[in-house]
Amino acid sequence: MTPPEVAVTLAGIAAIAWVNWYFFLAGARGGIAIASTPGGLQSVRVVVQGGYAPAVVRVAAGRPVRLEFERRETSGCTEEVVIPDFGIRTFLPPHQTTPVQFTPPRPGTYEFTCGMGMVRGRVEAYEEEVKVKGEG
Ligand SMILES: [Cu+2]
Repeated sequence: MTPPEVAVTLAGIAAIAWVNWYFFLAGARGGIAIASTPGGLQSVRVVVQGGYAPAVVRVAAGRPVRLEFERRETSGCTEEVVIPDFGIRTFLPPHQTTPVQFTPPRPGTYEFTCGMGMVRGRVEAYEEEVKVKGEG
């Protein structure tokens, strides 16, 4: 192969590796959920069992989010959930559902992890639709 061909091949391999990492290892393994919004509260149930499912929760920024952690195991690893951006560290009793509530102030990615940072998920907050102001 000529050097340009080698470069293209390597770039292709790198792209494939990145896609695999992004979709299979970086949290999407547990699935993605878009929060439902009854009464403006964005609520998602997250099953805690060897990981978080869904591991990615999509919400609108600037509105309250409630994650309902349903812990289906007794393994010590997941007994706490930590959301550092909001100063949250909450104990999750086994076989119970524990709600955790916060409001992402701006669009961005907010991680949640187990107490040791081994099991990971994330909240992806997006810009909410711009509301039309000043009518009437
Ligand atoms: Cu852990």
